[in-house]
Amino acid sequence: SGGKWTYDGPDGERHWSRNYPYCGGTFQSPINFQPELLRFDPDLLPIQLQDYNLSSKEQLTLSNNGHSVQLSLPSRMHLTGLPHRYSAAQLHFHWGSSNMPIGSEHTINGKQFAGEMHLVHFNSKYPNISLAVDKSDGLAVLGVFIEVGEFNPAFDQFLKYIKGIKYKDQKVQVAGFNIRELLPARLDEYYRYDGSLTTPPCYPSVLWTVFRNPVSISRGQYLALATALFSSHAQESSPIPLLGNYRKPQLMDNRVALVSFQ
Ligand code: SG4
Ligand code: ZN
Repeated sequence: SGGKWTYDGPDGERHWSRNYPYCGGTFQSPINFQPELLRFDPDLLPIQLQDYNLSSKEQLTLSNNGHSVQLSLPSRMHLTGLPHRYSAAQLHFHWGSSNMPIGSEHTINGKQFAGEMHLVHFNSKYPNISLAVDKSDGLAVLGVFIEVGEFNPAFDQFLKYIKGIKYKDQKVQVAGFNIRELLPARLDEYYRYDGSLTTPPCYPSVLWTVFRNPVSISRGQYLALATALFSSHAQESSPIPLLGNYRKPQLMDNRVALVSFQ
């Protein structure tokens, strides 16, 4: 395995499985949450965020990896209320283009949102995310739908630095803040299923929790994501815009998604 991959063109998602066989396998993500394949589970507990309130003295790294923009998170941040304890690693985004604000990965009954935030955590029984990423019980990702509406001051704490990481492999330091502010008010209403990384190598290692309620960002904040970034290095002569970085919904493969609400 290995090799470059993109969201469209000759290395687009239809071809990922050539170099990354898991991408053509089962239990892939994202999925469409369709009413007929949902089951209410009264035992699903509210997600509990531990140590999410970071000090402004703590430096986080905001980076452009050519596929997304991501913010590093300290591993003492963790989740409970899940079958294991999971330590935080990073959060990142998926979005559409400036004239097509549709770029979420998961969809609800066919509805695609403007974007989606993923907070990636790894099972705390592994020493780091690299050792957890390909294990069946390795990862837990929280998904948050993003819609365009009200200005979101919490998101501006890192979006205001995005012009400093226009090109692939660029990084800037961002002061810590309360990461809880990026999430919707209700953490008790969500979809839950077993799936995969939504990018190569597509390991089926993710316990997904996708919150029912979206958060909103302003049109200007959305345009910062959709227009400021490139998937190519600074020195390249024809920069490639970083947008439309979402994978289409995958087959259910006999899965049902559990829902915590009715
Ligand atoms: C994005 O490309 C992130 O930048 C990746 O993070 C991430 O890979 C990848 O998405 C897949 O994650 O929640 N969408 S997802 O399934 O977290 C990993 C890095 O490349 C392994 C660090
Ligand atoms: Zn993601």
